[in-house]
Amino acid sequence: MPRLPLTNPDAIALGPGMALLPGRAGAEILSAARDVLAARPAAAMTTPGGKQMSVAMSSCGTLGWVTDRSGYRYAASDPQTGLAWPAMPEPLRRLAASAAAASGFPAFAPEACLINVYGPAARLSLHQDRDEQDFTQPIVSVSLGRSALFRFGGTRRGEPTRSVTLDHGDVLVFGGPARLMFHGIDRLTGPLHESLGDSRINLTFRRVTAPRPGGICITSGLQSA
Ligand code: MD3
Ligand code: FE
Repeated sequence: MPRLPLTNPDAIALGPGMALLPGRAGAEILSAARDVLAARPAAAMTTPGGKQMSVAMSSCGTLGWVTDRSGYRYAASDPQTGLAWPAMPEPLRRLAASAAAASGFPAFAPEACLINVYGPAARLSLHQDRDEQDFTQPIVSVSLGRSALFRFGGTRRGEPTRSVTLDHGDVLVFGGPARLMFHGIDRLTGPLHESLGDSRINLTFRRVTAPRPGGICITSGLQSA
């Protein structure tokens, strides 16, 4: 099975295309996430089926992920305010790019960072992330606060799942064969976090727009943009 080429000795391969960098995010990252949530508080959104999600969400970057009765999509402005999303703080962008680079994706330039906030009643049922146009780029996830059980399966629903606990500071990279795997988060159990108490924050960094043919080749000077 192909594995991510791990260039960072601290990275753990959890499976094909999945790398875990334990404890890589620290106080600067938590502080930057709190800054974004102060500028744009997380809010529960409605699914196309009309149910309210139990996870509250915000976004930063040039695009944000939204859902309402008309569907799931990325949007350049916040539907709640009509304004642009908060800018992606540089420490967040840097962490995502360095984690991706350490896992074999040297050109990761995320456009969106979705921020999920879990309280004691929140959970995220098994799903795939396929609202992006570029599946050649990984998704980088950062867990903060109370630990959670992350469940993941194969690329078809119904395949057996495995679980791993995600602790404060853990960074995960999902690329290649892991990019379209089904995954979800169980309701939080276990001890409270020293700083975030009964809640958990998850950041996911995403490349959304389609790759421009010929525009991303850095190995050959022959290809024009
Ligand atoms: C594997 N978030 O935002 S992070 C999501 O903890 C999401 O809030 C969860 O699933 C959370 O879509 C899980 C791990 C994760 C995130 C995105 C992935 C794993 C992924 C996208 C593709 C494959
Ligand atoms: Fe997801």
